[in-house]
Amino acid sequence: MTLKALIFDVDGTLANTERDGHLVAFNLAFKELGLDWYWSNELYHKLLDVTGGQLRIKHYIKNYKPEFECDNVDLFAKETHALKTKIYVRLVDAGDIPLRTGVVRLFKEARDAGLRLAIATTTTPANVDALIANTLGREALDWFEVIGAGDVVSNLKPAGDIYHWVLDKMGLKAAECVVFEDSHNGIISATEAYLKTLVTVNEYTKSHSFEGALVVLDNLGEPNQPFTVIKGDAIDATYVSVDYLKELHAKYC
Ligand code: XBP
Ligand code: MG
Repeated sequence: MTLKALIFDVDGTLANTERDGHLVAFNLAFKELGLDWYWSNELYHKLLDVTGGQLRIKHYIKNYKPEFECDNVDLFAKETHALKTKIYVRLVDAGDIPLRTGVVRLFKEARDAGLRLAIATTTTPANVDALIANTLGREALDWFEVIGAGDVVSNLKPAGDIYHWVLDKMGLKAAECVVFEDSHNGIISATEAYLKTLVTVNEYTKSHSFEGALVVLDNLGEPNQPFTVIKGDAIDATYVSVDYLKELHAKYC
């Protein structure tokens, strides 16, 4: 089958939004609400096992603040999360969160090669809009034929629902696509939809297991900045180009 589309996760894959955006925003929201909660980088690393900000807040209360008194935890998590989203968008609007190495180049190359692009993420849609608009310009939102974000599906990653949803919207078969992910939950989700995944790790995910990945890299690389292969087949490539993706796809998908 021919490679027709690339599907991208957002957080940790396109940018280091977890460390530089979400974590900061969660802590600022807690502060604004007068809570003495503070999520350290180390704690956040553990909390990231739970996908979705509202679920993460509820998981934190249950496991780390069982004494917290609240009549309606669902409502509390929803409102705290809405405040966190506002703060996150403000942080991204300040322009301090760049896209990871190779991302802009690959988007442009893929578009020039006629590949279709999509997003499959657990994060809130407003966060995706802000990141794309601030790093690539608002018009770049149109580069993505489908943006699957937030709770368009009832089961978040690691469930495969979001990838099934995106495939369905695009009318594509899994074997016609390659996915880009950064985390164990992400590759489990893609694999559940029979998709093959190229992984670029980050500081939170470098120790995750990525069984079944096409290849695991430190980043996408650039012509003058080669990637490091953590696991898998670089073929002859030193950076992730469309040619390399086509070769990987032909060999392993
Ligand atoms: C991303 C998430 C999200 C973000 C925070 O996972 O799990 O919850 O951490 O965003 P993935 P929200 O990269 O696998 O999509 O607070 O908007 O949920
Ligand atoms: Mg991710």
